[in-house]
Amino acid sequence: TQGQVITCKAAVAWEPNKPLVIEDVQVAPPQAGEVRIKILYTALCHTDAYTWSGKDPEGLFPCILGHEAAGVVESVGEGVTEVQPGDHVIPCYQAECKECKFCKSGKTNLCGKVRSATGVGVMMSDRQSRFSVNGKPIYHFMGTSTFSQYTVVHDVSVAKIDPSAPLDKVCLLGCGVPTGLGAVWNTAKVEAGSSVAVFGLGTVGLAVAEGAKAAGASRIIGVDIDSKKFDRAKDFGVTEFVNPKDHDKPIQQVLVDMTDGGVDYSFECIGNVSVMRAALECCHKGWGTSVIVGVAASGQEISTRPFQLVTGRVWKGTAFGGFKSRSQVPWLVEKYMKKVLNSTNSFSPAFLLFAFLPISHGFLLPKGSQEIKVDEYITHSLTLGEINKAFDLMHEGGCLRCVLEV
Ligand code: NAD
Ligand code: AHE
Ligand code: ZN
Repeated sequence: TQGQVITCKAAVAWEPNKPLVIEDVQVAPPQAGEVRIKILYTALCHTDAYTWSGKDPEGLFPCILGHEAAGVVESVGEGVTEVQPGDHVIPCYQAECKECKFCKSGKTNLCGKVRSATGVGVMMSDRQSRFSVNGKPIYHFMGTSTFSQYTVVHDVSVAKIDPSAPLDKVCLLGCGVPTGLGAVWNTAKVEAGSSVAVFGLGTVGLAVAEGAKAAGASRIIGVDIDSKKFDRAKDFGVTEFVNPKDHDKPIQQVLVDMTDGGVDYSFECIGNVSVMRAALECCHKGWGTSVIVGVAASGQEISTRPFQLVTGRVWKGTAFGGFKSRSQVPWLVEKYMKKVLNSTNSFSPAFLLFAFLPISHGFLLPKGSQEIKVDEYITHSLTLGEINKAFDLMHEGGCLRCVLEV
């Protein structure tokens, strides 16, 4: 198939909100600096639903959505040196070229190399799409388009991972789980003993709770309008639960009263601008930091009294949890694999090493060096052909991540 057009199945979003259609899609060979990937598993993230809804200013139709996936390299274009056919990979919507001013700054995980193309659904070299249906071009999405059996991505958007990692699980490391963990470890840098409020207990919010627990937070207060979320949230580290519907007072006041003046850190994992305001205003005067993780619709804006910032609260945001994708996704896969290894063989030398290292050298290890959960976020498994059912499931409270076999 190398160098040839591949015809395969993909879920095409022809129009906002109209059911996706499984089409025979032609996927052109990768050009210079591009990689064609056989996608084996993809999960759905709420950002896919957001763009499908038509509320994303960068949403273009028709397109192939999907950005949380894993697969195997099928072929590479000219000049691609870091991956080769057969490599197991995770596509990364947040690229990492290691050369642009963003990558070199050391201050951000955002990369500037291909962002101007991925925001408008095309490839960088010729500003064209590699997907078509009967000659009609179909836009790419987030530089990944994983709701397809084959996709073409920029080489700077591919993380090569341990080939023994189960792709039906580690596909989640393409978005939601790293976003929550990294929001805590990289963006907020939560210290041991901190109090934390998490708004929204979906996959991203639960990963925030998991990250906060690993960082040694003393209180992790989960806030959700769906009380059914709480039981499961305890397994991820949430210690207390607040449903805004149970209170007459504004939720920020409830939290301030519960925490002697406010929390040290808060995270908005919903995409609702009034909740973003509440998340900032429930932070402690003088130092409380609030991180925006949720993605809000086109036209929505945040507001608060500037006095909130004058008196020391800090408002931040995060994309992909601040992780540098190509460098750190393989590291996250390794952390997950340690957990798999340790749970299958508790007395292995690896177990002993990882059990005692954190105790003897704890102060030397980076924050969040513990094992990470992945399987626990997967509540449903379906096939690509059932993708519309998978989108329906996302609106049900019981669903965290649904993984599709592609
Ligand atoms: P999700 O829908 O599974 O979780 C959202 C949760 O918020 C649900 O449990 C829901 O009951 C709760 N909720 C809704 N309205 C609420 C309110 N007013 N008050 C309290 N709780 C409320 O979504 P998810 O997949 O976890 O994603 C969360 C958000 O993060 C989405 O906006 C998504 O687009 C965004 N996201 C951002 C990044 C990033 O890099 N910044 C990465 C992944 C996802
Ligand atoms: N196109 C949207 C922006 C959406 C957005 O903020 N995306 C996040 C990742 S969400 C993953 O589930 C992100 O990484 N943003 C940084 C970037 O460069 O896109 C809009 O609203 O315009
Ligand atoms: Zn996502």
